[in-house]
Amino acid sequence: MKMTGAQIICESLTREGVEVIVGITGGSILPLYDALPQYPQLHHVLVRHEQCAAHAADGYARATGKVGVCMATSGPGATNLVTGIANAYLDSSPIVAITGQVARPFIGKDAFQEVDITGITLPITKHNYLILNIDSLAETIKEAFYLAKSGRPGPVLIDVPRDVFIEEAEFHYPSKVDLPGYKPTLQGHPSQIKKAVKLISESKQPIIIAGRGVIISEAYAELKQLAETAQIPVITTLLGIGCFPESHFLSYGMLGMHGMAYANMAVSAADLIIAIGMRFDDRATGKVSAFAPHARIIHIDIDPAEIGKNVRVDVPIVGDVKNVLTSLNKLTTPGEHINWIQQLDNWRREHPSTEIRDCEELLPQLVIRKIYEITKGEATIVTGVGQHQMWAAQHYCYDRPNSLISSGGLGTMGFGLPAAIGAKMGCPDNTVWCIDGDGSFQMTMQELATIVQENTAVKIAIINNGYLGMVRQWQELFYGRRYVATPLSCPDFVKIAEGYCIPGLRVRHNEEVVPAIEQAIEYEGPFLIDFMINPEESVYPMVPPGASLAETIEAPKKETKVMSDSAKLPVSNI
Ligand SMILES: Cc1ncc(C[n+]2csc(CCOP(=O)(O)OP(=O)(O)O)c2C)c(N)n1
Ligand SMILES: [Mg+2]
Repeated sequence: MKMTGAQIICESLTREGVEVIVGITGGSILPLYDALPQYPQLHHVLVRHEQCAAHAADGYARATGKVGVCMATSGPGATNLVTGIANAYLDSSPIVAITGQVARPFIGKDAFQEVDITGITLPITKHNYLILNIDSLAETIKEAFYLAKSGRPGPVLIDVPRDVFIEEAEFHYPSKVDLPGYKPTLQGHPSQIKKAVKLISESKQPIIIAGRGVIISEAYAELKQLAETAQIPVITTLLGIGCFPESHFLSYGMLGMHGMAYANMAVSAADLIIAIGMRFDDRATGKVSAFAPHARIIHIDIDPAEIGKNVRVDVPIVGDVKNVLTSLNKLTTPGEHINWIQQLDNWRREHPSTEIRDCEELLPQLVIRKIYEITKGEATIVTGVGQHQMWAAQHYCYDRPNSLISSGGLGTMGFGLPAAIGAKMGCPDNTVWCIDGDGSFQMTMQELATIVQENTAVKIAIINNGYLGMVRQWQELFYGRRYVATPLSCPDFVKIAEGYCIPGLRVRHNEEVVPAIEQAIEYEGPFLIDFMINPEESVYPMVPPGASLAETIEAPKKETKVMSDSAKLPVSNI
């Protein structure tokens, strides 16, 4: 059957099960948009900046596990996608970006709105394509979805010249993909698994460090089985949060620059690290040469390029986390580490890391804590980047799988709101809270318009400190309190929301926190709360840049404590 290039794309997206496409139209991509009404099953979401199309596709992908799709026109539309694509690349999020390109006869002529987007995105995509022949279009889309989702997921870009959208060709959708040069290793090597089992059985002080790979491969049950059978404490990376219930008695929170002091101590004292689906990012390891000095390391990852990249590894196991853990669990015998677990509990008691001071000023930690209590931990939390992101990671107790969506690798301010839109569209039954900074929010707040146009019931909590707070904290600690370019003026966010017909509240005092959150939840649609917090509040614990995890700085002890770390956990689990 003959179809235009535009129809071939829509038909192929339909075959891939796509339901939502996020984007902005323009000259080069107009023929594709023109075909959309013929495919009502493809719901197009109009954003207000293409960066947000990519972030929304990314948020959708993380929330659903499916491939997120975004579209943009050539030139500035395509370049606006770049940050969002890089963000998805660094956090292994499967998205497919379709860009319009100038017509083939104009390519290379500096035509109006021509950029070499395949060249620009080469280092930040898993793969990309420029379609020069319509006969390869359907096959390319099939391949793009396969590449985005399989192995280590990531973004794939397809650049389509304007005249290809219009040209006609026979439509055949391939039933499978055969890429001889691309065969991800899915099963761990049996002899490596045996070596790992031996190390686990010999270890006295083992720690599991679980990353986003556990979430991507949905290996929640397998991870739990390993931890419980061998009695191994579990800590997570920032992106691993939600892969293991945080109220579980073997959970010791997040490690790294703003991780729990006791988690960092545990890594520094461990004799065995079982790193699962994590890539030893420098924010997680601290000074690499001093990372886990007494430990042997088992590293399970689907991407062989990650093995030995940052830290020395004793037993590498390349494979899909779920498969590898299943094999490992078959051979792992019950273990006991009573003294080690007691040691960790003592450290947690002696070095509490999520206690909240009792004070007059409105504290961000308390705001997050109350959002947790009122939502009963059942919300999906999506964050911007900065201090608020760390408080959201520390003070909400993530028991539900995959309940935190955050920009880890690229650390992209502005990710929060559009990613929350994508997460809510992908999982409309979830309560989605965007916990954003006043700086981060101002980078993409134009997407309030998208929220209204789509009636997306995202709840927004702005942690407003009047600063680019995380940078201010670095200036306070390491730059002699010289606050250069970090004090931040903000518009009246409640009025901004009102301008979009979104109800909002400003909260300045502790006693207003709970009623405001309750009101936001009771309201059926989107709602914004502007929390005016203590402006110079800092995030602790903190590993100074360049220091080792053993050099974690804890919060200065000054005021009365109202909540201990164990108070973070449901009573039954203390
Ligand atoms: C796009 C982008 N630009 C700059 C930075 C550097 N940066 C990291 S955190 C931060 C401050 C964030 O401010 P805000 O969103 O208000 O969050 P806060 O730290 O105050 O909670 C900045 C500027 C970044 N991460 N991303
Ligand atoms: Mg701020």
